[in-house]
Amino acid sequence: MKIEAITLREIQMPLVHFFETSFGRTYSRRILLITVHSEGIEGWAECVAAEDPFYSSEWIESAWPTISRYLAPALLGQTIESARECPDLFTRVRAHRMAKAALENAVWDAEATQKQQPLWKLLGGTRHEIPCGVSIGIQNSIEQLLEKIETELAAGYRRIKVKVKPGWDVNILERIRARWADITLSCDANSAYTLDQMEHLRAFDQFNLLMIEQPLWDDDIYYHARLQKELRTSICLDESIVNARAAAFAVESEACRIINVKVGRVGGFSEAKKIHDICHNNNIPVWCGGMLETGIGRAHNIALSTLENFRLPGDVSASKRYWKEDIIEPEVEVSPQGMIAISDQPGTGYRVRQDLIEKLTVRKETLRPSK
Ligand code: OSB
Ligand code: MG
Repeated sequence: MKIEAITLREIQMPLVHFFETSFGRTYSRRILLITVHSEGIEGWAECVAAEDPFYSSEWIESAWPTISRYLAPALLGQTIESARECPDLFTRVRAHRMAKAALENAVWDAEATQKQQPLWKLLGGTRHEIPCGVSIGIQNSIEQLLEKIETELAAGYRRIKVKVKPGWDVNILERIRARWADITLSCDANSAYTLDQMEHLRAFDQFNLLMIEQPLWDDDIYYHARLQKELRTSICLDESIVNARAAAFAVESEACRIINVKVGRVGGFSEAKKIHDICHNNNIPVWCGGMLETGIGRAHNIALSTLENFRLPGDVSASKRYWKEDIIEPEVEVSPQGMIAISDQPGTGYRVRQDLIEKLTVRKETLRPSK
């Protein structure tokens, strides 16, 4: 595959409902989409860098120039056999994993189409359907939160994850468990606590949670290992698993019993697969995280979730939970059993709605090899 051109574009899309985590509230998304053009084929991907550098240091305004000035030039004009070759082309650039992932994943998408294979098979997936959970943000009131949980349970979702922070944690978990004693429930702190709050975190143990996600610092593994020794509840790491080496360290040091894999956070499908394999070999279940993606990123998360060790329901949910109208066709739908059926079509099995994307585009830049 000769990489002939790369298009960066920003689209803007309002969320159906605001999404609030311990680091802030989002009403509308600014999303960087990548298109790789190769021999008449287009590969698409979504960069999960957000509007602000709050979840991670990367954000849309760092990802755009990192791609246009450094990563795209390293790929343009190259002839490659497989998307697996991308990480080596990008090694000179340190970190910027979300930026790298967007490009690499667009190449995977193109490769699947070129080989007329489903992306999930190309990635080594085996599942024909995947179990889905939902991530429910911090709400204006506990009543509103309970109402949302009720709606998602009725829709069939198999795991409820609630965002927590000091002041919105034990109190809400108590109310949830009082109403639903047996549902599969977890929580995500997005680094809202410190080790000084050990006794407070121990109170989470009474709620029989599937896991507590990233309670401590975003860049920490060591102190999570200390905390895990003190808690009955399994810790799941998200932010701190930036690559396969971090995953190996977390597993070896027993900092967590579960890992959330986000393909953008770890730098692309190649690294995500490595993390999957390390965890599989060590009997650590993984699940696929989400970053409020449009259908393009969502379709990639679905493909990744078909790998064997994605054994827990992911934050991979229906398009309509986030978007009035998604940019893929068909939209992502979840069955009343809380499952997404995997398509056998080549590529992702979802068509990119270029007409709609064009309407939502606020900036666009196409790069070609410099001779
Ligand atoms: O920590 O998993 C997270 C959204 C934005 C940033 C971080 C996270 C999240 C979510 C949303 O939990 C998951 C989804 O996309 O449904
Ligand atoms: Mg998380």
